[in-house]
Amino acid sequence: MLTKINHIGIAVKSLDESLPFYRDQLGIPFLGLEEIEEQKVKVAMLQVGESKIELLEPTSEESPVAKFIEKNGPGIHHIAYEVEDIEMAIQKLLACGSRMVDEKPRRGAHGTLIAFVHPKSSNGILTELCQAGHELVL
Ligand code: CMX
Repeated sequence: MLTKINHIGIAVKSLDESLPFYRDQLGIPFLGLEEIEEQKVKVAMLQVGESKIELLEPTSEESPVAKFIEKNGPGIHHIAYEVEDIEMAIQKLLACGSRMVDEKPRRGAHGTLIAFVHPKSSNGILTELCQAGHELVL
């Protein structure tokens, strides 16, 4: 069902302050910035081999990332696994009794389809399913 780690999401207070460490000091290729209004985050993507690092800066106090930073401080926020068929992956998790934040896929960054598993169902690690390169049909 899972094909690779698509990305690791890292909550940061400021992209301006945190990006130079990843891009300039570690030398990870920087893919660009994107604002995801629905999630109230600004995202910086960096490519490490076949996987990515996603730096997440909240754009509002209502952002799930702002709540996370308030409680835990900056740090690893979620792990995203790539799947070939996100609908099938969601159905399998639901059938196993997992609590999904998203029971239907929605649009993520870079044209992906995404769905989150609730951290209470995934040993305290917010887990994202991610399917690349498909149009969302609702
Ligand atoms: N990792 C692990 N646990 C987390 C968590 C995270 N990232 N975010 C919240 N939690 C835990 C909290 O610690 C809390 O646990 P306790 O009850 O033991 O205290 C519990 O989940 C509830 O947290 P909350 O702060 O009260 O927040 P909500 O219930 O309002 O929301 C969640 C939690 C996971 C449903 C919400 O953050 C969510 O929908 N996340 C998915 C969307 C998201 O994170 N978007 C930002 C990234 C967007 C992107 O990458 O595209």
